[in-house]
Amino acid sequence: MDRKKFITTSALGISSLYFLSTHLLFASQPKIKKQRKTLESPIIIIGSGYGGAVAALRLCEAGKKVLMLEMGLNWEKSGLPFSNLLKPGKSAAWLKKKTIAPFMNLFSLTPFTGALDRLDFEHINVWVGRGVGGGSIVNGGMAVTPKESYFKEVFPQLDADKFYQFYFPLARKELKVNVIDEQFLNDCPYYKFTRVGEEEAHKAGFKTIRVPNVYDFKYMEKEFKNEVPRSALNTEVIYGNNYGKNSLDKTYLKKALDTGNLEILDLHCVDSIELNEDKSYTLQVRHINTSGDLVAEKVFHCKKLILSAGTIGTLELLMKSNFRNQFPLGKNVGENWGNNGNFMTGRNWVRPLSGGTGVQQSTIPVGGVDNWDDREHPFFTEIAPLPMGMDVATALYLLINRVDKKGKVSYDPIAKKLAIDWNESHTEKMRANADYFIKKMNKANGGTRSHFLFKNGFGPNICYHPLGGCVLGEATNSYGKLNDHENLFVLDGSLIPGTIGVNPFVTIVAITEYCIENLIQQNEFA
Ligand code: FAE
Repeated sequence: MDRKKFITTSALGISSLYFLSTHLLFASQPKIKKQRKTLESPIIIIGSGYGGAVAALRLCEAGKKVLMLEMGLNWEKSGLPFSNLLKPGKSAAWLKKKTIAPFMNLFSLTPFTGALDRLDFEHINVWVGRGVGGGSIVNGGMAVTPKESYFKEVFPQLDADKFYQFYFPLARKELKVNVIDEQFLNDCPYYKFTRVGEEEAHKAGFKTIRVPNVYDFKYMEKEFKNEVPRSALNTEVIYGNNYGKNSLDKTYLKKALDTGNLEILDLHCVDSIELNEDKSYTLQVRHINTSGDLVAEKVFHCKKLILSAGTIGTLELLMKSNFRNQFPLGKNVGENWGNNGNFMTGRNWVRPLSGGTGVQQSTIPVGGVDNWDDREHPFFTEIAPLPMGMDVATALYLLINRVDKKGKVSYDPIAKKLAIDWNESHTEKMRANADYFIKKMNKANGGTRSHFLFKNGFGPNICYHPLGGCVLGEATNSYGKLNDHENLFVLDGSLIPGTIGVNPFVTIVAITEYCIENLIQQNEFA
């Protein structure tokens, strides 16, 4: 590779390229452009979810110029609205002809680069966010700090005191975490499902907890009074929220952009990575339009590369590049992968004679059952909303369990895609916990296991929280630098070994804050 031929592209240069190519997005017959010049940036981050956003902010604050490549759409810039659960539109799915919610996919779609994607493997389906902001665009905003005892078990090498006194509070502050007002929760008809869920859990002998969130509850109170446009109270969530939710584009990414040091190129999908002789990286990138058609093939070059493409995205890039061009990979890559113990279940015939769980439901969960300290059946479960526009007298739960048997991700060279070694044996204990929970709830309150939502009432293959595969201190050094590489860092959910016992984004943010602080201190980005 002739380094002299690289064109050093200024931030302005990249911007003009961005606007030129955005102009092409809506052209009906896209002309594929093969770019001749390699675009140079000292630091490139792939992916704009939690890991990428935290790394970008801290690097930009340290005066570094950062280029972020994101395969999804910049929804804010596009001016397009997110759709709600009852009227799925453009944002509902990533280039699919039908909706891809965990159940009840009755809606047809025109393929569009939507905000939610489902990645199907043999025994597990993984949902992810696509767009500037990654998973923060589509998730339920539940901002939960893990139990200290479990954090210590999962990360024995980390200084837990430092995390609980500094990195977790920092993460919650930057993410704008807040808690619903109890009076509002008690009075608001949109939270009947939570009140019923908590009452029933208490009757069955379970302990409940209030769950913090990044959704602005003061905004929600105004929604309820019709003082502002509705979002959580208008069934918006997994296809994006138009208002109320403090997703990353409103927190970390906004702050990073405000420094003037960050450039984000959306609809830029990194296809593969090559390691150059001088230990820099060259990226092959497809720039697509909103129908998913290729509009330009581009080549980028950087000295420092950060992979923040989410567990599956990061592993796919590493393993595909290894298969295609002998990209060096240590033996631990792909190991210690897990679904964070995700196991969905539900109950039908929940108080059918007293209005069930409510016709109107807020999409933002605020209640959970904490059974973690039960030695035989340790789990946490979210009391989840099911806003279907009618009273279906059905309760939905997303259990989070321990993951005692981890999975393994590998690359299938024949199918040319990732494969996950994951089957019923990995979810056996999770199923036993779900069965125990549902039976106890039904015995105390009536109701049946929800055959209406899932086959046999259980959704063992539904995964919202993929974690692991590039575990901190195993596939990477102590701060996320990938083994066998000098200039490549993994900063996303891949660092967490398959489980954290609660919804994971607060931990992903805290771990990334810790890693990037140390990487900057060690002059890794000098
Ligand atoms: P992530 O946020 O997934 O970001 C990765 C980004 O990389 C995405 O924007 C991708 O489009 C992009 N990307 C991937 N491959 C490429 C490529 N080749 N080229 C360019 N860009 C690429 O990663 N967690 C909670 O803590 N609380 C919740 O309430 C919650 N609810 C959830 C609800 C749903 C429906 C889903 C799907 C997830 C939920 N999660 C929740 C999980 C959470 O969103 C997830 O753990 C984090 O988003 C993972 O963060 P990462 O930084 O790993």
